[in-house]
Formats: sequence, structure tokens, C-alpha cells
Amino acid sequence: MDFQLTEEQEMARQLASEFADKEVKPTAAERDEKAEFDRGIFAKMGELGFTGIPFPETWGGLDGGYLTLAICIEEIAKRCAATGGCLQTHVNLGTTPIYLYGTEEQKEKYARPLIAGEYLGAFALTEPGAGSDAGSAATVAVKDGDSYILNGSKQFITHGGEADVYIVIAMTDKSQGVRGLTAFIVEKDTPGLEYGKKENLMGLRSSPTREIIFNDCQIPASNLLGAEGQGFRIAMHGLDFGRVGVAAQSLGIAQAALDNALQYSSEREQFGKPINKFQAVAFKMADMAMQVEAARMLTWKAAWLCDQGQRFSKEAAMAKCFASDIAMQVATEAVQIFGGYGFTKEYPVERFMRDAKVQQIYEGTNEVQRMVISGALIAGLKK
Ligand code: COS
Repeated sequence: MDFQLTEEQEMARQLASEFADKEVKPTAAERDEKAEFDRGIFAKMGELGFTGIPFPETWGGLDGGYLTLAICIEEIAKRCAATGGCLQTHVNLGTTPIYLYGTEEQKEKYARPLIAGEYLGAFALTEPGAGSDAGSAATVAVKDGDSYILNGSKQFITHGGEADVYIVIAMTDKSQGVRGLTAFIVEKDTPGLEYGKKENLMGLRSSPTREIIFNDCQIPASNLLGAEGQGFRIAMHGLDFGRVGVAAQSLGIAQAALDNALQYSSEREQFGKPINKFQAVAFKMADMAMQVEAARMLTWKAAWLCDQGQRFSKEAAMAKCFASDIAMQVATEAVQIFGGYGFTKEYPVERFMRDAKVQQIYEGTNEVQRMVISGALIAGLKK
């Protein structure tokens, strides 16, 4: 067992750190305040190769693996969780399923520009009536000659209205239940693809999140991803990757909260000494550091298993659930250490606290993660 990052991983981490310090951190608070998405930052992540980290060089990627991706997401999320989230959603949910399940033609047409960061990707599973119960999706796709006609709507779609390409999960055969769901690739300018309400979010405010609507949206049958009936499996597999990404993003938030608390508590004096000299504060930070380190180990293990080509659904759920729970706790404690100042927008810790909350909710609530984990444990018993 080796806990040392490889030379390539350390280089990628440093590049992500420098990029995020220079290009992401300076505007993070303003983008949050104005709820503004910056496509230029995404394009820069493409130019620097971050969008291609886990994909083979033959497809324009860096062959760096999902562990290296997780390390870079953490570094970027430390400065701006929404930007870390943008990278993670784009790569794990918007690109990976096309790379894994797409035909050569689909990969050439869509995966290549997604890997290069020329296209922005999105993943549309959630609906107004289908959240945790993702299998009950009511968006329908009906075959019509060489096309499919989509009708329905998808909610809370990250990159909604901004993405170039959407992976959409729709029902092709209701009688088959979750086995009747199918995945499609839908281009942004397709007639019948409309954009609904843009959400005004509590946290992750610079991450564009919008309803997308299909109104007799006709797409070529060649844009079916995988096979008919494989949509739920493709979505769940994509979410395994996404959950490691959310864990890495949560880790970035938690590490940033700890770093800020450490710095502030060494400068802020009360009762004639820095507040980090009080055990009540120092022990809080010891607990925060333990939680961050434990979350990092779970995240790296899940990413490592993925890179070994092994099933990692349970570990991804554990990493996502634990890392997002500790991000919420650590960010809340950081606000407490900052006291009254922590409750103002003068310091970033209030943003970390708001950004942490959604990590416990999206890409499967932490209650759903516990369903996945306990399901895997019980299935293991039966073997
Ligand atoms: N990878 C590949 N296939 C998977 C899979 C995974 N991680 N998880 C499930 N599957 C497959 C199963 O093998 C099964 O296939 P068969 O029908 O061929 O046997 C099929 O999918 C159904 O699996 P299962 O019965 O376990 O699914 P459930 O309906 O019990 O799943 C949960 C329930 C709650 C786990 C699932 O609906 C879920 O994760 N919901 C949350 C969705 C979510 O994250 N929403 C956020 C939206 S994206 S921001």
C-alpha cells in the first residue's frame, strides 16, 4: 500500500492548485453573489486538460485516471465549490457515460469535444416527480421511424441552458419498469428542447441549474446511448463516478473551511491571546482535521477501485455520504470559530457552509447512499 501520490498526480494537483488560485478564487465570491456561470473558466479547464484527465490519449485525454481527477476536483473546489462541481459534473456525468456506452461515431461526435472541453456536458435524470425514485421517470421517448420523439421535463439540471450536450434518461417501455428506461444524447439546439425555470440556489449559486423541457423534441435514432432499456443502468453507473466526484468536491469545501479556521484562529485574539490557544477551539480543529483526513481516504479508495476496473458502487456511496456530511459539519464549525464575522459575507466560510449543504442532497441524497451501502452489504451476505 502506498499513500504517496505519483509524480504525475502531484504535478496535476499543483497545476490545479495554481490554476484555481489564479483563475477561480478571485471571482468566486462575486460569481456566488450574482449567481453567474463563467463559461471562460470551464474553457480554461479544457485547455489545461482537466476535462480529459481520465480518458485515453487516443480520445484527446490524459490517461490520468479517476483518482487524479478527484485530486484536481478537490483543489479547485477548495477555491470555489461550484467550479469543482462544474468539472465533476461535466466529466463524470456528462462525458463518462458517452465514453463508456457510446458507439465510435457518438464518441467521435460528442465525447471528443467533451473531453477537450469544447462542449459542456450535462446529465438529465431527475424530474419533478422522480428524485430519489429515479426509476419512476415519466419523460417518454417514442420511436418514430429513424427518430425518437421526447416529451416531458427534467428538473434541477446542472448546466441546464448552458450545456452543448445532454444525456437524457427517458421511458421507452413503461411495462418494463426501470428496465424500460433508455438513455439518449440530445444536442442543445434540437427543436422542441426548451429551457424552463432557472433555480435561485442557496449554495453553489454560480452553478447554472435549470429545468429542461421536451416538447415533441425529435432526435435521430442514432443518438440512442447504449441499448433500449439500458438507461437506468447507464444512469446508475454514471452516478457511481459522479458520487466520487461529489466526495472530492465536498473534501475541497471541508479542507478550505479547516484552512480558513486555522488561519483565522491564529490571528483573532480574545482574552489577550489568539483563540487557537483555547482548547475549545483547538480541539474543534483537531476533530475537523480527523474528519477531513478520513473522508479523503474513503474518496481516494473509491477512485482507486474505479481505476482498477473494479465495482465501486458501495465505496462511491460511502465516500459521497461521509465526505458531504463532514463538509457540512466542518464548514459549520468553521463559521462557529469565526463567530460573528463568520456569519457575514466578509469571509468565505458562510459560502462554504451553503455550498456544503447540497452535497448531502444531490447525486442521490445521503439517505439514498445508505440504501446503496446497506443493499450491497446485505447482497454480500447472501453470497
Ligand atoms: N451500476 C450498474 N448497474 C446498476 C447500478 C450501478 N451502480 N445500480 C443498479 N444497477 C442496475 C441493477 O443491476 C439492476 O439491473 P437489472 O434490472 O438488470 O438487474 C437495475 O440497475 C436496478 O437496480 P436496483 O433494483 O438496485 O435499483 P433500485 O430501483 O433498487 O435503486 C436507488 C434504488 C435508490 C439505489 C436508485 O434509484 C438511486 O440511486 N436513486 C437515486 C438517484 C439519484 O442519485 N438521483 C440524483 C439525480 S442525479 S443529480
